[in-house]
Amino acid sequence: MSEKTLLNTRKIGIYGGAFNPPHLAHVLCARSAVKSLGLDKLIVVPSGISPHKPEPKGAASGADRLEMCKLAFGDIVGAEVSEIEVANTAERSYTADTLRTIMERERYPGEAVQLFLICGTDMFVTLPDWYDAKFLFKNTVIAHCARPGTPDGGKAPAFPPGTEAVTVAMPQIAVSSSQLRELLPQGGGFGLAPDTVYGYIVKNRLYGVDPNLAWLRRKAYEFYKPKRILHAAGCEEEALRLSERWFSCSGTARDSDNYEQFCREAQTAAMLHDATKKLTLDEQLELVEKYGISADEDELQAANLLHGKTAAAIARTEFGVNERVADAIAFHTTSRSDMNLLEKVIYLADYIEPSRAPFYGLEKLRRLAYTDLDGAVYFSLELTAADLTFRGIKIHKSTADAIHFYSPCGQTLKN
Ligand code: DGI
Ligand code: FE
Ligand code: FE
Repeated sequence: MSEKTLLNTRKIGIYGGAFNPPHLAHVLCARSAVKSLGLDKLIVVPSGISPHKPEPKGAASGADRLEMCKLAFGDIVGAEVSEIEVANTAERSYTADTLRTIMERERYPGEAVQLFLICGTDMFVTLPDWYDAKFLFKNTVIAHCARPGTPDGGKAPAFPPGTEAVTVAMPQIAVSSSQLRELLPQGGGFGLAPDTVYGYIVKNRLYGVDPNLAWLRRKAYEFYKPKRILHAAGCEEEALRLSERWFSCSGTARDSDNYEQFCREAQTAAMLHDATKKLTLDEQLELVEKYGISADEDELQAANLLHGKTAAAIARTEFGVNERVADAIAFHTTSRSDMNLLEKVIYLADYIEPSRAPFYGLEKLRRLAYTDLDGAVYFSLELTAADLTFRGIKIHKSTADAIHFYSPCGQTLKN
């Protein structure tokens, strides 16, 4: 290699891209580049306003792409993610300018630096047309991470004489950001991005994602004590059966007109409904603080009453669930007056799911749940009230309101 490849020089790779979102091929490319080029440092630069292509529809913001890059590349030794381009929201970002800034920043007295411009095939073949391409060719070694089915490295025909270009050998996996953006709204794509990136996409509901239920279930179960997982799974199964039974019945107040969507919401609420059940009251109170949950005096004194609300907060902030799902989780213990179908489904599924230990009235309740929905809600409330009264525990206002609302004769329970 030429004078650009001096011995004892610090090797720095610059890996720019839209990373919209970053995926496994990006990570493989970065890892392979660090290893095969022997990089001391890899600077990942999510792009700012692109001079090349318009933003794709539904693209994530610069701030989100920056965060996803940190998650995707953060554990590669020597890698850092630069906000140099995304911070510049005023004008288009040109790689040559970025390179100049980096050269300026990375210059240390008495030390030689060799720069590698790491590029995927799309970038590699169009490089000669880039703004101030001469500057790029002169100051960097072009490192091409070849994608499957594309011509391998070597020099692209129009590279000026003297340009150095190398091919970074990497495992061949066929995945692109545009393919991911297409799959995410269909419950797919979760295996094509690092798990942490997929989690970020779900949490922030980027790209119109419809979270994959198997992925969500795996994540939800991490919150449970092992023996409670059976309850969560049973609850999901029961919630699906109840949805199938009641969704299309006239007179059931429901928010979603789409049966498939309703079922996904019911499953999501069921798998997350007891996510905070294992926490102590103090731990629950920390969550109240952290998420700014509003809770009354009684709730603040009973972990049993709080766990629905804290689980709803986790579901909303960590898994990006909508308000319908969050409410069904929040009210699964006490219920409330005038519940919508999703809330009733979750409330009842929790009560009658197959792994529930038998209790007096369970068989009757299971029958009622499939013949008279509101009757079943009322019967559960009566059972709860009787149990609480027997144990000398105060009936919560929300429970009392529900009893009043669902009582066939409008009676109010005195306590
Ligand atoms: O979390 P699970 O065990 O699956 O079931 P759950 O969320 O219905 O919680 C049941 C517990 O909540 C049970 O110990 C009784 C308690 N509970 C239900 N309604 C009330 C209540 N506790 C009080 N203090 N007041 C209520 O109205
Ligand atoms: Fe619960
Ligand atoms: Fe439960």
